[in-house]
Amino acid sequence: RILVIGACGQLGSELTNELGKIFGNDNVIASDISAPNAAIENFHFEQLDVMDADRLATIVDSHGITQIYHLAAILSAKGEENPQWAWNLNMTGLLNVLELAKEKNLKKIYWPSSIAVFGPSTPMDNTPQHTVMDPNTVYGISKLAGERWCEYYFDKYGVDVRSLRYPGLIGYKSLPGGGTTDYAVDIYHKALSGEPFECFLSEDTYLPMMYMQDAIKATIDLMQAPAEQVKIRSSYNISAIDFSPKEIVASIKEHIPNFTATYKPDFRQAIADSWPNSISDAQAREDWGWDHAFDLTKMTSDILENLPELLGDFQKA
Ligand code: VAH
Repeated sequence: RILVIGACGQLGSELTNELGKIFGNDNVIASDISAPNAAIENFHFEQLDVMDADRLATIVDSHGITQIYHLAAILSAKGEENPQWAWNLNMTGLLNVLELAKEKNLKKIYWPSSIAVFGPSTPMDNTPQHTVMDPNTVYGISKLAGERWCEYYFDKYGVDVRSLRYPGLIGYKSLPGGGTTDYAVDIYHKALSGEPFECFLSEDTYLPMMYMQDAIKATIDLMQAPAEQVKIRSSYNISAIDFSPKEIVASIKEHIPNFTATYKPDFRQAIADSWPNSISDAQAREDWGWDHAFDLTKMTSDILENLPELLGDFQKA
């Protein structure tokens, strides 16, 4: 059985449903610190604060869990508002999962890293898998430390933990929380509501991004790959589309011509400026056949086609 920690989150709610499709809903247990939301109503739910190692062990034992997808974390923007809390949650949560995986000899662990592990000294274009990493956000620091711990538990104890450095994730089925790339989700909601969009980044801020469907595919492909193909045990670079706010606005205006945006950078501009413009994912493509399917045009069409029927639910929430 699979336990998803952070199943109510932007990625967690979509990944839980995808895992249910593959393994059967009865074989996937959803957990989160918050109460269950509609997106995961078809799954057995356990309330879990991942800082509580005993509660985690009880859930793993009672459901016969053999794999954990540990997605709970405080993201970049929110982490800067409460550094100690973000560090403690992100690190203690991961270490609780890794230690339990070792003790109970769990089959596989998935843990997301992020392009936030890169910092101002990292080569900004086509950032390589192995390079200088000097993150200057609490979130990025915790993800870099987390990558080191994942490789340590693999090398020292043989824990089969796998990880991806996600770019900004964009989807229409769930809302993000506390990220610097979240403008690229909100913009579609504003466009469909006929409202002007005020962007908290400057119009030429390039960031590596990925449509949620591609992120889900990458995660499942990595987790299904034979262990000997998984040569990176810190976290794999993966990449799909790099764009600026100006470019995503233009892609929306092709469908909604009178959509308008203004740019009012806030504290998140400095976070975005510390991250790469684009990422090299050659090693992921070579090791386990990663390939993305959505470019900006295709993503915008797919979102503008599918988001309208969900818009009402989000506006009620
Ligand atoms: C954030 N969405 O903005 C996350 C992600 C690369 C960005 O890690 O914090």
